[in-house]
Amino acid sequence: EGVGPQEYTGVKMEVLEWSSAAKAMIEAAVGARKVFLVAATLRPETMYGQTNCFVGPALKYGVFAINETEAYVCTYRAARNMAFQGISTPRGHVEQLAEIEGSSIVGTKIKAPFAINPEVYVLPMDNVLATKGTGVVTSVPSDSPDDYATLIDLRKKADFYKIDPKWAAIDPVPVVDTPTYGNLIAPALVQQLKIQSQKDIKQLAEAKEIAYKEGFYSGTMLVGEFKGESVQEAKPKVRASMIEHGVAFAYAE
Ligand code: A2H
Repeated sequence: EGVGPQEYTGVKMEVLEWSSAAKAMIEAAVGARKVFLVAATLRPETMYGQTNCFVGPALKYGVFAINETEAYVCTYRAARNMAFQGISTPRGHVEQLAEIEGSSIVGTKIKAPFAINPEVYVLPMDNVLATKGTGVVTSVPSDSPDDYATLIDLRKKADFYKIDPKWAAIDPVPVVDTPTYGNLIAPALVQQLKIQSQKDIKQLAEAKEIAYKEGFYSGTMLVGEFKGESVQEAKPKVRASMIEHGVAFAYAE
């Protein structure tokens, strides 16, 4: 991407109920630790609209001890970055408690912090890159065209994607209002650019660019603590509030 490091917000999503494929193995490995899936986002102000979370089904994840009481699920690469950023202790040391395939995490029920629908499920997304963020993507289909296109694919072909339709049942939630595209900008752009699926990479890149700029420069918050404020003003405030509540942290790469 750009020259300098990218400043993400690491969002902590506590595991409420593991998928049957993961449960026995992970619970034995983590002991009494609380476990969180951790997503890297550039849009913390949209977290009110989370409807699920994505992992790459073919990617490998680890469960990493962060301190005495918590463990995070992410790629090894991200755990290593976190160790060097002092997010885990001791600094620079990675302690992997278990390894797990993304496909086995699918169906896990998690807590989405600050979300209007606080209990959501983990679903598969083909385009999750192992080389970016944590390998876990929180899904906000109201504001992210990638998330919306993937959600629609999953709903259309639940059997093919080996998911229970109830895991994809939450509809996009209006979070940000925009003058040109209304309060569900991602569905509006997916329709306008005739995007058929998550495989339409080129049109999705265009939609992502428009949604990001329109949201940032012209968006207004419709919900939450900073309702009525511009996205530009609210973004750092929501981030700070999440960090203060212990549900997020600064993560750079
Ligand atoms: B964003 P940049 Cl509402 N693979 O969060 C693919 N995509 C990934 C990823 C990975 N390993 N890790 C993070 N991402 C996504 C929210 C959001 C995001 C909204 C709108 C746009 C948007 C909810 N999903 O991103 O390449 C994450 O999705 C579009 C810019 O580092 C993260 O922020 O610029 C974003 O991509 C980081 O992308």
